[in-house]
Amino acid sequence: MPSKAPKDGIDESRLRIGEPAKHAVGLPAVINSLRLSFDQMGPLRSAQTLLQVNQKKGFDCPGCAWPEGDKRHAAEFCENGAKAVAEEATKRRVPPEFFAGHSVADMLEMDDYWLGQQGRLTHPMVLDAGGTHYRPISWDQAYDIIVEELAAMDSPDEAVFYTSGRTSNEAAFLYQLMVRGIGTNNLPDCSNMCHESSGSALTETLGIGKGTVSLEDVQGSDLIIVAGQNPGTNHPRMLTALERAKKNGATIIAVNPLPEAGLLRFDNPQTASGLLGSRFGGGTQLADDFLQIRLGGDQALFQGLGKYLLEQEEEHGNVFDHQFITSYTDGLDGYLSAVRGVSWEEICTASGLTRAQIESLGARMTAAKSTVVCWAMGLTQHKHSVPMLRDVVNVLLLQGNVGRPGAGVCPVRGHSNVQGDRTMGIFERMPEAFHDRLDGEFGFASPRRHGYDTVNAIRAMRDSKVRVFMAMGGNFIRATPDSDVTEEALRNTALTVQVSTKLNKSHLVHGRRALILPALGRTDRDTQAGGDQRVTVEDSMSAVHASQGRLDPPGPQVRSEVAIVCELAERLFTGAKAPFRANAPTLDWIAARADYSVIRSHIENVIPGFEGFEAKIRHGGGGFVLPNGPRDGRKFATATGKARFTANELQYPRVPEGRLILQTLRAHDQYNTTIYAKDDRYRGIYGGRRVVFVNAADLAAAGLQDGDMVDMVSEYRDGVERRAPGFRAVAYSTPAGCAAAYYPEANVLVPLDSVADVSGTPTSKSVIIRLEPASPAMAGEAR
Ligand SMILES: Nc1nc2c(c(=O)[nH]1)N[C@H]1C(S)=C(S)[C@@H](COP(=O)(O)OP(=O)(O)OC[C@H]3O[C@@H](n4cnc5c(=O)[nH]c(N)nc54)[C@H](O)[C@@H]3O)O[C@H]1N2
Ligand SMILES: Nc1nc2c(c(=O)[nH]1)N[C@H]1C(S)=C(S)[C@@H](COP(=O)(O)OP(=O)(O)OC[C@H]3O[C@@H](n4cnc5c(=O)[nH]c(N)nc54)[C@H](O)[C@@H]3O)O[C@H]1N2
Ligand SMILES: [Mo]
Repeated sequence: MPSKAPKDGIDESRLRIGEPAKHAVGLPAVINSLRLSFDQMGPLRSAQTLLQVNQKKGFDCPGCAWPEGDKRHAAEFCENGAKAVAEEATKRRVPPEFFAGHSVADMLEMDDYWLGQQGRLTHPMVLDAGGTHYRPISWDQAYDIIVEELAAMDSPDEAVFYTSGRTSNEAAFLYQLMVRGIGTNNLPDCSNMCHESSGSALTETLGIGKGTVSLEDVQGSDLIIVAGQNPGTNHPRMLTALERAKKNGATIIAVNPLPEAGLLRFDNPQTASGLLGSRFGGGTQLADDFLQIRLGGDQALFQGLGKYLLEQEEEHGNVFDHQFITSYTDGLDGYLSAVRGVSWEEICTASGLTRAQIESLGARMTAAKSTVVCWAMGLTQHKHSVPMLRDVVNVLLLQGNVGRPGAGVCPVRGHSNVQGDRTMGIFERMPEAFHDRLDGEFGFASPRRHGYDTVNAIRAMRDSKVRVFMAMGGNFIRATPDSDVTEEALRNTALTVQVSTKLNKSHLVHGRRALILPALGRTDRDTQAGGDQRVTVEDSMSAVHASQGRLDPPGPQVRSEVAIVCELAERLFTGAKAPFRANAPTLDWIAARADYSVIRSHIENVIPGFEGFEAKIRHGGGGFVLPNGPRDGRKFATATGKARFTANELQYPRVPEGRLILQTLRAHDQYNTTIYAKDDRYRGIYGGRRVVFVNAADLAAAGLQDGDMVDMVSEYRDGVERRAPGFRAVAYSTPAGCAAAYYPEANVLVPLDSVADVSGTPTSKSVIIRLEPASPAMAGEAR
């Protein structure tokens, strides 16, 4: 199943490989972000916009979900935040004339970079059945098409409603209400591909699917383990927190197959010495130790740590927090016998680490007063991610490292409001208590059957069970696994609807008919009948705060996500001809659109922790923190009311002879499927993205040389060979047997059925592949 490489906005043959960086940020970061900002926004708009990011009266950065400290710098500088802002606040436009000049087929030839660089969408557009070009359409007509297709369904479960993680709390809350009013829980979201494994493991063991630490906990912690995360690129503001922790005496340990620059050394651009960087004696060394682990080896590492702590406890006592264990946990014996049963030999094979390395980290844990474990996609996107994360919890529980200062679990979220969207009910299987409150508030009966998550939604579309696919943001076709299968799946629907800010490939791989609905972003002013509106978001540490954009919207036709949902819902639920009026939620959708505080008053009644919502965001300025049982009072809403030790069988990827395990990850100049530029400065890659990082010994064993063109072929038990042609092999520091390539170019290799147990997350960090010399035709095509 070869996948065709798209034509490029930039010629891949200009790809240049240099030395990986040994430290992050500093002056190069400032220069790079200003260059991209000026390019998109010009100097005046850049200055106006960047000064508003994450300020109390400004807008929430559409970059990552790392929290803002209370004492904010006048402009807390973050290279990748600045790039996310520039990408949205760009002056470039994609008007109807653009679509008249570019057929869908022509645009399909172009790559993600080119599509994203065209600018902001300005008009609702429709692609008629059999049409070759999108044409402009009025909002009324667009809504009519959606209503018509939804009304034609035999069952409400023939519709799927995806959400990406930038959607505000207000829009997300109304969107899930509309979807449940239609009668389905088919609410897949980007979280299914992201931190779902964290949610699954943490809900089961700690009774909350979120982190249990605050920013102060991180900054005041004694020991911080950063595993499976590349904050220098993906959460640059976290480096400032790590630097503060370091100044307070923390030890930081990086656990990663790759020596990521941001984890090693940080040149804080907020300080003069940081700007000049380590070459001039400035900067901070962040990681005290770097454990270069094999892909998927973290469960073994944490079992090893548990084993070490047990051995020390048996020898010296005083290692376990017995009082905590007795009062707040259950399941200890089962867990201890599981770690007793696993051998050091197996732990070392699975992790690729030595026993001495693991014991040295264990010794740091016994010496530390408090420990935080931070993680991101390196721990969530494996087949055994859920048991892996349960084992992270186990180790923290042994020393009572949950629910006290400086200690806890810290899953670092990706999208800026992905956590808030889940709090608002964007989930295919919300708990019954949520449904009860929703039904009570809106006087209707929400459906209780679980809906499709992302992978199951693709399967359902593939099997022709879905008539309408609607996406509230995101880029479904490029974010999902098994690109070729997913493309076929989307083409099986009658209607695809994309609510978007920017052009992307999901507009081009469509159902029989397709709509593009242009939406306002975070940076845009949102004026409704009731005046200028603000929205709210929740960060990775459960803090909720307001966000208000001030830029002129990209055009008069662009509508807010809230307005789009309200106008559609109005047509679905009210009036004699409304198809879903029989079990309609009782809400004045027009009033909600006019004044978002109406929405917040309903959120307050449905979702615990939002009492006094409006007043808190109005007067609190910086917002408020949602209740968090483990953090606030060691309360664990699990099946037994206790924090749960669990016994998990050790798993790790077993790679057949001559094969590699591939992780798919982000380059420095991208935001998920949005490509800002084709460089990955920290890894020494310039002007191209079709590269695969391989250990030099593996290259030699495959008879290949650094710089050779290769095809990656994924092998899965379904017997289908998935091929990604024309990648340049780069000899790189990664454990033997472990390779890396960029997402989304490598998504074609991730089999749809290869998902994490329990959470269903695609295994984007463990794909079994072989490398083949690129066939000349393929190598040429990739250029
Ligand atoms: N600039 C920018 N910011 C972003 C994003 C972006 O694309 N660009 N995306 C946002 C989103 S949605 C998310 S979810 C986050 C993602 O943030 P990250 O999770 O940092 O993103 P990835 O690039 O997927 O990097 C995964 C990291 O885990 C390591 N890793 C992979 N497999 C393993 C493993 O088995 N064990 C260990 N210990 N490490 C492993 C990789 O080497 C890499 O350093 O960032 C958010 N912020
Ligand atoms: N192989 C592989 N696959 C992965 C991953 C991986 O590591 N490897 N990571 C996974 C992860 S962690 C995630 S979170 C997903 C991301 O999946 P998505 O969230 O679906 O993807 P994004 O690239 O963030 O979406 C970008 C698009 O969102 C739209 N957009 C941006 N801002 C707004 C807004 O404010 N409103 C609206 N309506 N639209 C907006 C723009 O049109 C833009 O083109 O991908 C997943 N896929
Ligand atoms: Mo994510």
